[in-house]
Amino acid sequence: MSRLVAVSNRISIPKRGAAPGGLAVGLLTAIQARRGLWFGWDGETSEVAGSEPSIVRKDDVTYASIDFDKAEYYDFYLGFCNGTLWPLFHYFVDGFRYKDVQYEAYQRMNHRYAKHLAPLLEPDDIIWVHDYHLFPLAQRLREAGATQPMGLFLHIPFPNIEVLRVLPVYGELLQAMLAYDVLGFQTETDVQAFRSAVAYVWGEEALNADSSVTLGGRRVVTGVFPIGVDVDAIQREAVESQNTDACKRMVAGLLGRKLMIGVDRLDYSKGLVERFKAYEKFLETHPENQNRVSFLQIAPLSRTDVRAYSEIRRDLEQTTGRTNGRFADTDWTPIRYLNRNFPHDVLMGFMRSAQVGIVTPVRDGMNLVAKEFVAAQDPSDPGVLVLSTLAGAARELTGAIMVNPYDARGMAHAIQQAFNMPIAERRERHQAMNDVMRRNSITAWHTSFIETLESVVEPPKDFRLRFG
Ligand code: GDG
Repeated sequence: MSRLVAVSNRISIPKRGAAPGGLAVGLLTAIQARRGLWFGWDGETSEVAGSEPSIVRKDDVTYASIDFDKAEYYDFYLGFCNGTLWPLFHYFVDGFRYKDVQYEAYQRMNHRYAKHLAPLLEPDDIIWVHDYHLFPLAQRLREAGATQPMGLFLHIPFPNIEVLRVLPVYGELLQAMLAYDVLGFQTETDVQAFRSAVAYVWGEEALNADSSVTLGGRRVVTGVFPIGVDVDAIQREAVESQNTDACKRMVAGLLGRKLMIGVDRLDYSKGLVERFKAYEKFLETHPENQNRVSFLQIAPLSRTDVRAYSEIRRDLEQTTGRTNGRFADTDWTPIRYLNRNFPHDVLMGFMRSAQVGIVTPVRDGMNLVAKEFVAAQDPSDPGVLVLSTLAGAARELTGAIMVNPYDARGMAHAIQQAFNMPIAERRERHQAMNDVMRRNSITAWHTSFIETLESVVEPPKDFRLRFG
């Protein structure tokens, strides 16, 4: 069995007391099974970045991490990755910025990842790279002489070509992606968007009928690998954490009211402002719910050094203040808005205690919270998921009440419907979603991606393609 080398912008190095999240656990299981290596940023910044990766070994996994210097952190991570690619790939054409200096830092960083990773590679490795931070990595590794199979999985949406080509360097990035052997996406829509972009640049003849693309004599396999969760593990976490102090206190604080829960990184793509406005509309148009339901929104801060993130934080504080000021009673706060991080099991316990889960991104690659909410429910008395059609998860979780996150009235109606759904319908919808999630589990995700990568037998040929 080949060794698996996973590369992501950031890695979870085991530290005492810190439990990795669901995605990290899923990936780690796959790496562990293959005595693998996990390579990436350790999350630290320093004045001068270290010259060699630090290596830690634990439970059959080797962790090799690098740190960033300040300029790399600002220009690569906050700049090109999260100020350019993230907004554009989530269709925020207005909020997107492009600076040459940041793109140069992006290229330099990918070069640095390759430089530090190449000496750690073994001839029979397979290499699985994650996400938009590392589009050029395969190209840089190939230049360093690496011939191992390389795959990229994109966790976020791949935008339509008419949005993609707003980016001055889109052609170079597309070309860089074609140095991989396998390109994995969350949904069929993303694969189609990628194929359309290839056809736009190189012509329809680059597309093969089996959904691979061939360019410059190289065949690149594209595929849909929807990321999933471990349904049984979440169910266990949710049941066990009901007895924790944190869960008991949260439930006691409801004073018997029904609960709607949202859990999202504080990010403008998650549709939080729109969601808060819809909840305000719900209380206004269905006043019988006033003082009868509570909305708990957990939104840990992320990317606080990017201006768009401080702006959305301000907007949310204003909306929460207005709604609470307008509707609150002496013993009732309509929105409980927390910028705190909770342990994963506690979150699963919170989700199990809720009658409604609300997940309304304005654009999302998949959205694991939607899947976690369903998996955490009590199957005999499950809560109802209200889900944006613009989340990748909407393709699979068809038992949710679907909403357009920009339609406040429609969302208010959906919340009302969710709180009042009869038990038989709730069970039926929940069962259908759980069945899909068991099929498309986190194990199915990494197993099918790795199998596809292992089936790549062609040696890499020249990947320096011309495009017009
Ligand atoms: C990207 C794509 C895609 C949240 N708050 C806390 C906490 N979380 C956990 C959730 C969930 C994860 O973080 C968030 O995952 P999402 O999928 O919802 O969103 P992104 O972070 O944007 O992830 C997304 C994903 O990659 C995977 O491919 O689905 O579309 O954007 O697991 O439970 N975990 C803990 N404390 C918190 O306060 N421990």
